[in-house]
Amino acid sequence: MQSVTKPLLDVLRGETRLPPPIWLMRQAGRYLPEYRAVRERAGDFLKLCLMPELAAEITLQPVRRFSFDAAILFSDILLIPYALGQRVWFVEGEGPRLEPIGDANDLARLEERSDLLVPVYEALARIKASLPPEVTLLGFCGAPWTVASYMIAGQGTPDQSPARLFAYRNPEAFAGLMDTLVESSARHLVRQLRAGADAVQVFDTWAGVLPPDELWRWCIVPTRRMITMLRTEIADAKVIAFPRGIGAAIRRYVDSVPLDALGLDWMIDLDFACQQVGRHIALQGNLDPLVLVAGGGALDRAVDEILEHSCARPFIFNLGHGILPQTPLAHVEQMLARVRGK
Ligand code: 1CP
Repeated sequence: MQSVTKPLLDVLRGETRLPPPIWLMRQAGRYLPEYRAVRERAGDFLKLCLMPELAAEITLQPVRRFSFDAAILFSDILLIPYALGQRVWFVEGEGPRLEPIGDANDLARLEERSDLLVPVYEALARIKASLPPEVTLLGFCGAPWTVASYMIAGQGTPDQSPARLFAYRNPEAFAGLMDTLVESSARHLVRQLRAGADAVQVFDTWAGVLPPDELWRWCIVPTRRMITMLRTEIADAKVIAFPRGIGAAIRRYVDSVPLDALGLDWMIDLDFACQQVGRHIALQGNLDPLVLVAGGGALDRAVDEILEHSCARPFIFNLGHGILPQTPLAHVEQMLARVRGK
């Protein structure tokens, strides 16, 4: 039997595909009526992440509707703090909350209960069993710095200053937390790949708030360690990293973090990224999520601009951050047709 190729995985192996494969960050979420229906039935968001049947169903929804080239596991980066014993809950209409970590004593109490994450791996196995063979299944985790920033602040803040302050005041305690996160996250990625994920994405949503020395110490070095640990278990593990907002530091990032693709946020100039990043690394991005809300001619022009400036190299079409809940479904259709030349 001839095996079916997965275009997105081919790009991660260094091939150029035209049209480029496409998926959207946060593609399983509130902009979809079928997501809102399941979410209402399940009630609690975190519980939903730990119900394999429903997590699998939500993962498959956007692939069914839009034939995306990847499915990304419905889960959350905050399941790692949950597995470490931190209290995590979800405030309706606001977002996730964690019991903030105040000092080194709070850190000392963290202890991994990896059995808590078994439902996540069960969800992946279910998804794998019913996913069309040409669709790439993505697992993920948060980068250690981004996860730590939520663990310290207890929630998202405009610039994650509580964690930055904590790291300046208690560098040794903070380094200890980062070590814990590097190890737990690497194990989580290994288990996701073994359960059926074809590749993984590392979300570093808050990389861009760090000055250069801190970017090196808390973002680049721990992410490199995490991927290196992952590859001691699975040598050919394919990794996409998304260090949002690091701007001109992308060169330093790709020179030091062993990745297969770099996710670009919407603020970065694609020509600049193409110059800075060698062709052996694929690029992914970087449509402004707001232009997808706007639609019309502005959307067509923005899509064309990306296709024109990216497609002579291994490239994955995506947004420059997660899809916004108010995005009209017709605009997603419009974008897909334009990217696929239909
Ligand atoms: O129903 C709801 O209102 C829940 C909304 C929601 C969803 C659908 C949250 C709460 N998380 C998710 C799923 C999720 N989170 C996925 C699923 C797969 C997908 O379709 O992409 C992924 C990959 C994440 C990753 C995630 N969670 C990140 C990194 C990516 C990013 O968007 O920057 C972050 C920062 C989180 C934390 C989180 N979880 C949820 C929210 C609203 C947030 C952000 C909180 C904040 O910064 O204030």
